[in-house]
Amino acid sequence: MRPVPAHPARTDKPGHNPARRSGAATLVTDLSLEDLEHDARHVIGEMAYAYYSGGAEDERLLQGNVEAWSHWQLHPHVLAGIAEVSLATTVLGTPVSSPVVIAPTAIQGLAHAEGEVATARGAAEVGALLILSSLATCPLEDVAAAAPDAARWMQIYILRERMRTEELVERAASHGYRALVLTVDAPVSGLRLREWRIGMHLPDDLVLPNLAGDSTESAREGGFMAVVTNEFEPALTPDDIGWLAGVSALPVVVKGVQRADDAVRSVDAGAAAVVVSNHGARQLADAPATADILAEVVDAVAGRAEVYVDGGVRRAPDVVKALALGARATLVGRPSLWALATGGADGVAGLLRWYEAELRRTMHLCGAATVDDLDRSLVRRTPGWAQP
Ligand code: FNR
Ligand code: LAC
Repeated sequence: MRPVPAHPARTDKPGHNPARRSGAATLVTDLSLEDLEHDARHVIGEMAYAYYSGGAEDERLLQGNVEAWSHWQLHPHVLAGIAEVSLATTVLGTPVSSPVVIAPTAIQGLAHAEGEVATARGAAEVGALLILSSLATCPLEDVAAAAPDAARWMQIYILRERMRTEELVERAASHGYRALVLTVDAPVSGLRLREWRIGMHLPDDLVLPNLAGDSTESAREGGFMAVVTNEFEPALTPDDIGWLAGVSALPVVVKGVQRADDAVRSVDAGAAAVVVSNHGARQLADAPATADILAEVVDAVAGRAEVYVDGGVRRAPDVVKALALGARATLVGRPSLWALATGGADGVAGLLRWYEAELRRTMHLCGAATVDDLDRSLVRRTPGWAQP
């Protein structure tokens, strides 16, 4: 294995070249996610890398999620008379600098000593929304204190012991988290063979301070798979969306919806938004890629709730396609972990700035001045790929 550099950000290859400027404008921020992942792997070691990068079963959907965005093409307008592009938008009324949101990913203490606190500072620096995982290694209070004015939502798993979920919601509500993101795609754990084979577990120097109870012990013994098995409510129904909505005044976002009918059931039960997600290919490996099911969910929801999407969103054109298909925002998971591991808060901010610069470029090339200008007329199925 290569030695870990003292300053992991390297300047000798494309992934880490500083932005070069021409007059007032930045020409290129040359960031390669492949290089970032490669460097992150060396920084965090093989156990954390297996946990972060792995998918369920034979991992067929990992690549499937990424590739499915290329089954859509952007069909650009020219002569659009655009001098400047604005990325600003809102999610459930919260203003954000761009439609790129930091997905909730667990156990960020494995990536960086400051864990979720660093991610929050990086997101706040650029005005992006952060969704904090229930399985964070930093207390949600510390994350709030690190960026008090920033937009943040709390991800929730409903536990068998509901009192513990209620306590978590109360803590989140009183620390400025403005929505609850209820993840519904983990009634049991997906088969995480990469984690299992390497013996993924929570190291002794980390805790899960937001779930309390026995979660930390479960995670020490058997990692995420043990936490799900021992702690999570396995029999969720739409009534649980109403239950969670009743615990606080915060809106509930249902994450992990993969079908139009489930999206409608979620909205009927009180969801303010849904996230089309297969948990980054970590639960059911034979599920469809999210890029292939987004449009049918958007159509079924018919404007009654906001729709977001994640899974394999890597490049700015992927984000533009998602918005053109009707998503209001996209969440990015693994890229934010690689940025955290290699650069802490600055790494996360740098990644988000890269998305912003490339979103501006892509939207300008498509003839779209604002996110509201992105509509279905701008996407076509790539020849050879049937309409989903
Ligand atoms: C996740 N994800 C996740 N989701 C969630 O609701 N709660 C969680 O605690 C976690 N934890 C988690 C850990 C790791 C290491 C990964 C990679 C993912 C899923 C996450 O929110 C998101 O749905 C996917 O990561 C999106 O896919 P990409 O962007 O990673 O391809
Ligand atoms: C995971 C959990 C924590 O995917 O959601 O590992």
